[in-house]
Amino acid sequence: MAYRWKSNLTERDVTPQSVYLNRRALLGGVAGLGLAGLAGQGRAQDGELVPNSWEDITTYNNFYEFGTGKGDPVKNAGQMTTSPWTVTIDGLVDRPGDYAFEDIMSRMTVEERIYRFRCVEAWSMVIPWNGFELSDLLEMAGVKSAAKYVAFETLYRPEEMPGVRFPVLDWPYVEGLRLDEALHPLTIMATGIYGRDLPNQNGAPLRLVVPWKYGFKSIKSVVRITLTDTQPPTSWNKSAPREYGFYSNVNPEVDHPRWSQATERRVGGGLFARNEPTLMMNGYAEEVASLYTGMDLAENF
Ligand SMILES: Nc1nc2c(c(=O)[nH]1)N[C@H]1C(S)=C(S)[C@@H](COP(=O)(O)O)O[C@H]1N2
Ligand SMILES: [Mo]
Repeated sequence: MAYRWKSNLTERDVTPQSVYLNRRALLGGVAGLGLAGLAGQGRAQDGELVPNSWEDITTYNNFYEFGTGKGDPVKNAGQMTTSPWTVTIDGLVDRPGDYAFEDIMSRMTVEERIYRFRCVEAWSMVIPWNGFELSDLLEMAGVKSAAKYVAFETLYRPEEMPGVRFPVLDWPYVEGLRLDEALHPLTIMATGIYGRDLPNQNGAPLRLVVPWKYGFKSIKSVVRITLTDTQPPTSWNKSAPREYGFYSNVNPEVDHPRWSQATERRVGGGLFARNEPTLMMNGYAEEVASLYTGMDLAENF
């Protein structure tokens, strides 16, 4: 196992998954239940989240650049070269430039964040990310006062990405956030899972994670971050504007035109697990609802 950023990792970050899960269960006061009893529930007692397994998280993926099947990314993303890697930060910033991934990592503090992850397709997981706050990266580049939005772009390299031969989306994959959403402390750039480097299929070497929004906002393998004063285009909104809005906050009360968003299926929950209710803003409303004060959430979906 390569712990590239050991200096930034805490002891907990490098705990093997089995030990980690047992300790989590103990901390949650549910040791007697056993993990099998917890799987599929999504949340344990005391609000303690029980993460999905490494296997679930790294073999059931959406990364259309490598194919549209859930098993395609783990099969095909190994072809993607992730070293060297540079992230261009440009637009309305004081210090635009091409930042080497290593230089970014040497300046960021990596921590663990266990977040719920809710795909717009109505499946969900709990993922123990390692990463740093996007606000720290933006601070490094210096955000100019005229900036209002942040645009993100994924690597586009057809010779390593069999999926981009198909016009499923308008490549490269692009996403965007309002600046206050980007600066929110819950918004991270993930660089690992379970204390290991991010696998390619999960968006190596760094990807956005915005836990209160549908999964497609969490753009993978980011090569460009641009500060702008106008709302940037986003891939899924361009492909089906009626179905995927710019905000895409998880909202059990606003259905997708073709299916309900009221419940979700926890990946790895087993054949007989019941769907769970989806939580407003994926359970993070207390932290982020104030970002949307006065907005009609059905209109601004
Ligand atoms: N570049 C890129 N980023 C992407 C996607 C994609 O196809 N390409 N899929 C999105 C969707 S729909 C989801 S649900 C999540 C899946 O992340 P995971 O595979 O790590 O669970 O990645 C998002 N980021
Ligand atoms: Mo998704």
